Amino acid sequence: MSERESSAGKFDAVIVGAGFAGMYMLHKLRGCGLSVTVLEAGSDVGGTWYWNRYPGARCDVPSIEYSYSFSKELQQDWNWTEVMAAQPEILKYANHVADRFDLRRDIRFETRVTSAHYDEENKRWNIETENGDRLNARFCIMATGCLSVPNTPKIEGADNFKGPVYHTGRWPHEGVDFSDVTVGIIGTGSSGIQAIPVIAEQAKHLTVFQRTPNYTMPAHNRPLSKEFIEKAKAEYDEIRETERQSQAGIIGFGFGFGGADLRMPEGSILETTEDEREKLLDEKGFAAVRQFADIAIDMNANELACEMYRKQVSRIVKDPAVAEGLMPRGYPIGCKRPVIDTDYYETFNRDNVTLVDLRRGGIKQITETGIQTEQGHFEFDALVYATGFDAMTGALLRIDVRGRGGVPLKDHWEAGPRTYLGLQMHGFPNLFSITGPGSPSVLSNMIVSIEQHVDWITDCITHMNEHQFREIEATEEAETRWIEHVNKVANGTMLTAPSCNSWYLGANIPGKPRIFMPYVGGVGNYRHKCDEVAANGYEGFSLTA
Ligand code: FAD
Ligand code: N01
Repeated sequence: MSERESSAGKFDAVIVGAGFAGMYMLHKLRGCGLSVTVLEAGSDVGGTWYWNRYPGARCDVPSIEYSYSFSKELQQDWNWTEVMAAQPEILKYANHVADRFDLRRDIRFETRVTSAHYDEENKRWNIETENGDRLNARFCIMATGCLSVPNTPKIEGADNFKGPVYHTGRWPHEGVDFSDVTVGIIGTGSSGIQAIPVIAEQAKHLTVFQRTPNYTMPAHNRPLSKEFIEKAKAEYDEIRETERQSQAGIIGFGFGFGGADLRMPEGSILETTEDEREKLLDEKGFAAVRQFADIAIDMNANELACEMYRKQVSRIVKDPAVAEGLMPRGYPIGCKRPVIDTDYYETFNRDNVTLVDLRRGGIKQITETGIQTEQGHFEFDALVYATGFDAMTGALLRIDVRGRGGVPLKDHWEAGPRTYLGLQMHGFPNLFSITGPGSPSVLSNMIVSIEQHVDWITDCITHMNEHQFREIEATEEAETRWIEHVNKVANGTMLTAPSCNSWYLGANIPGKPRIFMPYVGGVGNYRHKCDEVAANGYEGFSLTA
């Protein structure tokens, strides 16, 4: 590709999104000598960590592991300060990576992609942006993120509210001062559970509107010592290799998952007595709940663990009615994304925090001054939506993607997302998605999964160039077989229990098909499968000269 072609909007590859996925994809493809540009809706790099600046935002995978492994020098130079870094530190890391690898010169910020159409004759993608840019590329790589489209539920009267309104996934860059302000927050998923204790410390009063109580475990976050960092750096090669072969891309190096002292679940809770369970709670608190292996596969075992969990809630929350209101019931532990918190339940012992358990009477409407529920009216000055995302498919379906024959992606995915390995869709040649549905993605340490996809896509493009292939496309048969496999491994787990309504299943968005989207088979197994596919000449893909 000549300089002239690339300045006229013609590239070997266009990448959409400049989060951790898009940044690494750019670095890799540029390293292969390709002309590449990244289009990013935000005004800077970082993706998730650029947008989610709400109070309390932090990762819940130890930062030693939730970081890139592709550069040993980067790994050795960067020093994390806490077990699980807060959002400003992770964003600083993303900026450091952008500077260190000089990424910004190939990123167009404040550039939202609106359409991507495949030109069959020329075997290239035509990409358009909201600003009116037109780009043409051989490969279009979607690094648009699984949790990048905030969901604001349609609640009657929402526009009438007179005070400021925020969404955790679109937090103002300048921050929000809640001192002397009364706040209402809707949502008690990971974002709400992280934000609630921090907002409660600052606000005059906080009213929490909770539709479904969550199972959440204490984070035990703490500063990292110099000795620990040195040890991790010395052992990084082994840590990274073990992550790559693991189930979820996490080994809990030095801490266990979420910073808690975790050992692999083992034994049967069904074989314990009530006294034994009580004693375990005395010794370990919430950590006791997840130590048995059978809670992942047996509903009765799971319900016993849920009972232990509820007992532990009642030990922390002083007001029995509030404790009861915070107790999850009717769905199993392990059906939703694990939540990790700092002082969540303790926060409900504060005088300035009110829980509104919407199971006792739901939201009727938002008014000028608060929320009208079936239990009464609650007033506040500022409203926070911690109501999650149109996950996994939201960002891709907001782009008018059209493949062979002009077929829209939204038609191809009408009954739920269909992909081969989460990497490609039949009918959409030369289009790749990073951590797309059908891959371990959101069930894993996502940086491990991002790196695996980026490396695989880079090798695939290199292979195509070396063998003069112009097009790669997942076959219909491979896609169908893969989706059947994805469904088969998810069925029978807590993740797909009929009582489970998670965003993994699309259940948080009205009208979204109920399909389990990520791949449960594990990061290590999945990596082997992808490597095998490549080694067998990209089995399941058709390659055309
Ligand atoms: P993103 O970071 O979402 O980046 C996608 C980018 O694409 C965004 O910047 C977006 O603006 C851009 N984009 C989307 N559509 C368009 C378009 N049409 N045109 C132009 N640009 C577009 N994962 C973990 O593994 N561990 C954690 O501890 C963890 N914590 C999290 C905490 C929060 C608050 C959230 C919301 C998610 C968390 N995640 C965590 C998941 C997190 O999303 C991933 O770890 C990772 O950051 C995703 O990187 P990405 O580049 O794939 O996507
Ligand atoms: O979103 P969620 P999130 N009326 O969908 C409620 C990652 N993440 O932003 O359960 C009332 O989990 C909804 O109620 P219900 C992580 O992968 C990670 O919190 O549908 N309530 C729920 O309580 C996570 O899983 C971290 O009944 C309504 C909440 O809003 C993912 O992002 C931190 C409602 C949404 O919870 C999403 O988490 C933050 C309505 N109409 C995020 N609509 C880490 O710590 C929705 N709700 C790593």
